[in-house]
Amino acid sequence: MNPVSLIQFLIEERRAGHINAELSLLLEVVARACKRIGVAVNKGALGGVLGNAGTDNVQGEAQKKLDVISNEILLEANAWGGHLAACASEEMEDPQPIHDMYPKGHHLLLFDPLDGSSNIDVNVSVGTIFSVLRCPDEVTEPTAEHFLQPGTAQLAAGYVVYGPATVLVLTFGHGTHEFTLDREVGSFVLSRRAVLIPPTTAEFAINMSNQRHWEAPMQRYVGELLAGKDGPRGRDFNMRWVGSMVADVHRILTRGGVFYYPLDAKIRANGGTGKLRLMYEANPMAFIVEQAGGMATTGRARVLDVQPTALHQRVPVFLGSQEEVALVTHYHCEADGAQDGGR
Ligand code: AHM
Repeated sequence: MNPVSLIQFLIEERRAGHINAELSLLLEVVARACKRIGVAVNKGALGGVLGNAGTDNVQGEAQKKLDVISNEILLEANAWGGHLAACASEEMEDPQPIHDMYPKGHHLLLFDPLDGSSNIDVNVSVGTIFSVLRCPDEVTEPTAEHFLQPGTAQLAAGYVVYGPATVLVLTFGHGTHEFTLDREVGSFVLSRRAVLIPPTTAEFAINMSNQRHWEAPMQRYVGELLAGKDGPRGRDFNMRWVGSMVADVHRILTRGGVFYYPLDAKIRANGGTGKLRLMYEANPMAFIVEQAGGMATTGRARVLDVQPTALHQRVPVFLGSQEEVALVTHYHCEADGAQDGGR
């Protein structure tokens, strides 16, 4: 069978009524921008792109040169096409409106231009994560409040992992699909249609160095995993942690597993509500994972049901294989004396 390119796939999805022409164009533009980011990432030291940019982002984190470059590539690529009303980026405090010199579209694009950027300088996989919302019909000048829609309102979400291969994963709410970049031809080609995450797993991803700060239900759950076949779970579990959410989630989409970034006492002591950003990381990844048959919660509720209150809001994240996410969510809800969250 002939390989299906991303463009062909988008045409099929339009014919099936899953997306409209404007959303199809938006996804083509984002995919093209990510190819350019991939080129910059691949150049490494030869492109002069490693190291810090010497600036801080809105979160007060030191920006890497590639954070800044990737953000600019996505902004520039999306400015003129007429498919967007505004963009919001993890790297920018406020949304970026579309300049009056260009036509405006009906979509809002949110992105984390380069997730896992602490891994850039050591040549470990990094990625771009994005989410698409509809701009409310009556709004011509969108502001931050117009982006504050729950994850269930997402029209599309995806990520690109810049690893040994450059891989794009996409959902429009009709399954999760994977495309691999054919570098010789220069186009993304469908490599897995309707990806499914196995419901059970023996592999978990978590930053164990935070263990002493975790809440009791998290201590209980991970303690049981670590006890392996001698403990209540009766089987051994293995751990994998890349430290790039995109790479960790991609592993889960490939062979199952779970990824956890819980709320802990250290985060709370700094006035935080979680490590990962709801709008740029948790929501798009939750949409992708649910569409692949997995589950995504905050430990207490379904991620996609969280009503955002701020553009850069952070939440705890528990996602991946159903059985494990349901159990860890149950432990949190039980400790709170609440009904189980999730879905
Ligand atoms: P970033 O957007 O600054 O790169 O941070 C997000 C990353 C995730 O990719 C990863 O899962 C997590 O932060 C790792 O954080 P830590 O090393 O602090 O545990």
